[in-house]
Amino acid sequence: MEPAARIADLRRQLDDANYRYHVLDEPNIPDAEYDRLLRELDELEAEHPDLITPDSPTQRVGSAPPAKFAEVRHALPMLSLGNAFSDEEVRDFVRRIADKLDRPRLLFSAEPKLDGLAISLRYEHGVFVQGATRGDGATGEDVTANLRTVRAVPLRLRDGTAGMGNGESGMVESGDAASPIPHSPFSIPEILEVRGEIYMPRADFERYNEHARLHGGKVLANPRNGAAGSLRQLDPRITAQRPLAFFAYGVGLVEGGELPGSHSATLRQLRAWGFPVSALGEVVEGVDGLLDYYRRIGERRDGLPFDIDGVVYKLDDYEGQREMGFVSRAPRWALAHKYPAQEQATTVEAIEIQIGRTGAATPVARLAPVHVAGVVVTNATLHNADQIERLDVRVGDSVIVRRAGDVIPEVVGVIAERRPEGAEPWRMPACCPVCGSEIVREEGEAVWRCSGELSCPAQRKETIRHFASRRAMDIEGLGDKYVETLVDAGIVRGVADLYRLGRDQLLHLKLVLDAESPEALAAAVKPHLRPEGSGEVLNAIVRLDGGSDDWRAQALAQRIDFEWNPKKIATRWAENLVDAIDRSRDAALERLLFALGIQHVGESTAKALAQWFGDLELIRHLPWPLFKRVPDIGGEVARSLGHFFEQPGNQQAIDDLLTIGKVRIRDAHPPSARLRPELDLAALLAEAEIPTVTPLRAQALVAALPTAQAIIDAEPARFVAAGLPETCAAALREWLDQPGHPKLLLDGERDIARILADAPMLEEAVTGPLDGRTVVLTGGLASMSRDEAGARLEALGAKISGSVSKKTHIVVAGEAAGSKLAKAQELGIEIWDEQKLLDFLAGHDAS
Ligand code: 5U1
Repeated sequence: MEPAARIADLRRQLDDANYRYHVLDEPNIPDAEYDRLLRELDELEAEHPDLITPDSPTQRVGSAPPAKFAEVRHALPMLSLGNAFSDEEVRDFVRRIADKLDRPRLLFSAEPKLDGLAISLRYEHGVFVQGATRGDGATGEDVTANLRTVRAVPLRLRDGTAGMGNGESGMVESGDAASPIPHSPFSIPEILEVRGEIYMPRADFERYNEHARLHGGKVLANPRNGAAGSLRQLDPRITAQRPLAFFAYGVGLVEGGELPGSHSATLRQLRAWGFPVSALGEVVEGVDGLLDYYRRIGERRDGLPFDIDGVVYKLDDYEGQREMGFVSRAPRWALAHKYPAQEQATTVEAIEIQIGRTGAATPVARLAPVHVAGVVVTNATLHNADQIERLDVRVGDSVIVRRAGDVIPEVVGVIAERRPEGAEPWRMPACCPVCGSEIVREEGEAVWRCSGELSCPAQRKETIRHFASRRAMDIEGLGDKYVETLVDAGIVRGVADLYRLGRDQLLHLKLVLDAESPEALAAAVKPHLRPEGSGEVLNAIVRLDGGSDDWRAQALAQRIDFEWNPKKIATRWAENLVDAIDRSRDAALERLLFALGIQHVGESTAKALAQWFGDLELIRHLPWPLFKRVPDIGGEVARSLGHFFEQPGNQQAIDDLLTIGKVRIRDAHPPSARLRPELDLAALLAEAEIPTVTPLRAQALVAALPTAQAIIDAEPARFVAAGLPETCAAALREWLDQPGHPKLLLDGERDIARILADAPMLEEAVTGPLDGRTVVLTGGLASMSRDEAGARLEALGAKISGSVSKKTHIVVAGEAAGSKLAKAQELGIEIWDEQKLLDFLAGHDAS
């Protein structure tokens, strides 16, 4: 195909895809396909710059930002709307129209009022030439370059005058899947100004803020501010990155062409020309029609994909509109009927912490009760500590609370002028309000977490579910439903309690979960009860309140002793589960470490810890800097291990597992010989993250002061004498004076000595053919799973990694290997196919 023809074809496909996506709400190609077509067009245009036109889909983002926005005088003023807050005001509005117009029926076009930014778009001969904000209604700002980046704003209008009726009656089409692409009965006017609202869809707003919160960016207070702020960026490249959308709701100047005679038909016409028009618009009759519309949209408000602050009623026929005229700048033929505001002011009575099921600590503002969008709000999320700091929210402050859609109410701003005297900045509490463990945050992270993973009731279900999961302790049969019920009933409070579960108790659990009501449960339990006292038990069950959600938990909490009757009850599940629990007692160290659910400790870290240290007792008391001596364990993981093992609740839970649960490590072994060269006092100091203490300085220090106690007792002058700069000496002294740090050094020194005593000598260490080699597995293998291949290679000394880098030695590429294989080829890394892998394993496995 000729380049010009291909370019035209690509533009048509892209315009069509855009129209189907933004106007018809019926995407016809996936985003990736759209991007591919756009890229092809971009490349073709780069080769043939003479074929570029301003309305090409590639020309949405300009480059040079202006110093400031130029002023635009609107050809026709952009009007404002009268507001109604009650049904009575709507009745008055309709009455005024009925009194003036002599009509048997009054038809109104009703549509949602989006909470965004009003704009005007000017088209000359169907091409977008200028876009402006409303400003004061007479003069706005020229935001053409920014509006060009909004994909819902057509750069060129669609002309489809063939085969149409006159489009004068009926509702606006709703964009449902069956709706065809509308045709236009009217040709495009020479000059057409379209008015509408730029807005930010809720989901995009939430996504944008979530990203900003995690990366320390500026958080938007609400979608309206998001839309307005994005459109008022001087650099259109910034606007292009913001998720903006557009709905048209009217016209301004029209020259050299005609429009239909009613508002609803005009909207339909705009849609046919390529403008997105709300699918919620309707034509309704009289005041009852309006109020019914208001109620119906109000019921859907929370679930809409965008914020609305009301609905707009417009007398539908233009003839009537002309007769009604204007009062000052507002038309007498239109009215905005407002919903309760989504933002309200109230005061913060307290700021508390909520611990989520993964341990995340979310600050929550307790508020003086306030009505927001029709609901009484007493709590609002503050998201995280950074957000509190950004907003500088303090107890006693007057704040703006926002409740929109299904999203939890949030504090979006502080009214600084109303701050009471003496209000103190808020600080994250040091301890978890639920379990008392330390609340910690990793550097650069927005989220603070409770480090009582194993002992915190707030995290119980998640901890137990993870502990029992297949890749952890592999307790088959303990599904989420059972975990949930066992925890709710208070039968399982910690992981060790799993090991107390007996068959009868599990059967009881199953009977309870399978029963639909207390009566059904009583009937199911009856055949298994011991005769004495059984009537009492049955009565107690029937007395449970089947109408409330927790009757099952209450039933479980009543420990019912029953005579197990094998004929009448399915026992296989309970017996299998008891067996699975029993089997898990004999645990591989790496599995147990992974099962503890320590933040940042995944399977490969757990495996490395097990391989290098070999012993749970050593690991659970090791000072955290020493974890960093294991390759691939960095500061974040090491500190997380340290925090976890520092919590008395976590240590108690491990004790319980070993004593009450009788869990036994089946593969404990002495520390790896490879630790020997990694461990000495200097290494401990270098890894302890003492400001300005580098590995070389640590070595110089230990050469002069060879024991932890000598360092702890020394004055800064001794450090200087050892060769440390003065600032470094001062920093070290300051670090040593902080609680816990001397103990860290002493414990570390003790553990290093112990490891060196227990670890085999390097030459005694068994070495494998892949010792020190990093292997990446990618693609599918026909003869075994990747996990199995990884385990067999590891047994031969390899370190398995998930990503290819310069440090990778071998890439095993199976079926359909993709980018990792390509990267390996690019880096010139040795590549094995499956046969080579099998040959290698066959040659080494048995040895
Ligand atoms: N949906 C809608 N919003 N809105 C805002 N229609 C609409 N019409 C407006 C305004 C300011 O004004 C016209 C009635 C002139």
